[in-house]
Amino acid sequence: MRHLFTVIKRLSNKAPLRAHVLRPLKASGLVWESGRAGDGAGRLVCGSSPGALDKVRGQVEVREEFISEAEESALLQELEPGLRKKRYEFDHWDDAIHGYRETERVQWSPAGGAVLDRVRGVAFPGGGPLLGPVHVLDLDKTGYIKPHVDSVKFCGSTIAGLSLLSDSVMRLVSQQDAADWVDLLLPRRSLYIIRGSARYDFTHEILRDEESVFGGLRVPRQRRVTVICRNLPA
Ligand SMILES: O=C(O)CCC(=O)C(=O)O
Repeated sequence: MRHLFTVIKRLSNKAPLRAHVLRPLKASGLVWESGRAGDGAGRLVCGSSPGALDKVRGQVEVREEFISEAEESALLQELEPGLRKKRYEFDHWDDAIHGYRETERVQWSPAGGAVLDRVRGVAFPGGGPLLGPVHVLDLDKTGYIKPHVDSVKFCGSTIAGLSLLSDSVMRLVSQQDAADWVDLLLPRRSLYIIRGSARYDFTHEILRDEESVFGGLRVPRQRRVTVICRNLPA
């Protein structure tokens, strides 16, 4: 079986162990990104220091309530039959991702297609070639994604993901200096966009339930389905 996720990622062997350690509730040095008015980022992005946040400024974005409950239901109704046919995988050989199943989709219903058009409109405003199939990743409640960088051979400068069914925390860790990290709170039904050097110079990961904490607040993880759009390498 072909593992899409394995194709598009490169595991980071520089990933710091501390990235998997629960930070104390009042972690010193935790800095809140102020965000632009109206983009919700102020509450959804925090980092180890102002310098860490500067490194990803303008390159990470989380848009809360990007889709409605009705749109989430419609997407899930469309995706569930295909996902149900697959089994969650818990012990993949390269251990980059744990407790997941995945699929890709080219043809969408009018409702799903309209949502994806909106995603593409905000994430890829300049146009350019996109990866045709949309990647759908289903993480079990106990599933998680380890620190990795997407393969530059297969993925372009931007990744945009819609989070369905669960809140979660995505952590970016600088490959140059593991002390620099940025956490994104990804609420259910939000859209995240990661661009440019935030994609190449930082690893990204989705924290497992036991470690799912954002700014000192516990973020319980449930089963989580992500609908992911990417552009092609230039
Ligand atoms: O599920 C997610 O939102 C993250 C997916 C991911 O890490 C990737 O596709 O490279």
